[in-house]
Amino acid sequence: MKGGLHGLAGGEAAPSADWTIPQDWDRYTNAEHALWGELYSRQIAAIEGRACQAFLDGLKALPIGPHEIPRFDELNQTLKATTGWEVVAVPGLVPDDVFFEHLANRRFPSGQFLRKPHERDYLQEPDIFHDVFGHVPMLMNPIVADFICDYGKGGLRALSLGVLDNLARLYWYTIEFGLVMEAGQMRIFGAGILSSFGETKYALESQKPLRIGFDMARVMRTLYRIDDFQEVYFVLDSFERLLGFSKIDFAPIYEALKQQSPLKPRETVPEDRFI
Ligand code: HBI
Ligand code: FE
Repeated sequence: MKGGLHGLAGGEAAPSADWTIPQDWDRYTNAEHALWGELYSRQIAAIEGRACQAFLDGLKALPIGPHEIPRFDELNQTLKATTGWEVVAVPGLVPDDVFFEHLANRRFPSGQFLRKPHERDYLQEPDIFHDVFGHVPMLMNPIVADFICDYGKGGLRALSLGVLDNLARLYWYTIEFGLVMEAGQMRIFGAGILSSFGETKYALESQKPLRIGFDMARVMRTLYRIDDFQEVYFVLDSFERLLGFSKIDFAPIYEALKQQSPLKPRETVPEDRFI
């Protein structure tokens, strides 16, 4: 889910300026609908007692089920009415500036394609299962909805300041791989976990990864890996911690971070609060 795009493979049509494409729902095959159903059902079982309530509420309120790949026009009716968001189809990863421009305008770019059967457990490019099952339910939550929109606006600024890495780490360790405390229990809200069968159990129950109380500047210093389960997770005490993101002056934070070397995922600092 990370990385740049460099040119186009020969013969591919040039993308439109905003990289959106039609969802072309009628072109999904029966085998793809069946694979969606398999991924959906497996994940519903895995997230029981593990996903946060906001995710479960969002999922329940949306037309997302096992019987077929969701239709973006149907999702958008509910999404738009609830938090003003909509889903738009893209071929896969899009350039950072294009990604941020969409988010800043409450458009969530979703991969149009579904992973192949041999990729059911892992793929790096965001497909429709990761984006729609993992991300879209959280867009129904007003705090997260505003946070992602502000991330898009902040991303456009960070790009121009050359500090995108810091902000990208914040997104990674919240929206993609975040954990949150709920009534004294640790729960998952990150889409990268909630769309991964193996990582759903690992993130909460494995003894291997570190779990550290969320601190924004600490998170922005922390490198991440894109090729395997995470080695560290950051735990929000509540979603309220994501409030007011648009009002934060990031300039002094970015300045301070420039004086510090980034931390490897397993590196710790004395201030860390282990959970
Ligand atoms: N494109 N479709 C898509 N999905 C992403 O999550 C994504 C992207 N382009 C860039 C990107 N993420 C990240 O590198 C930024 O959040 C920094
Ligand atoms: Fe994602």
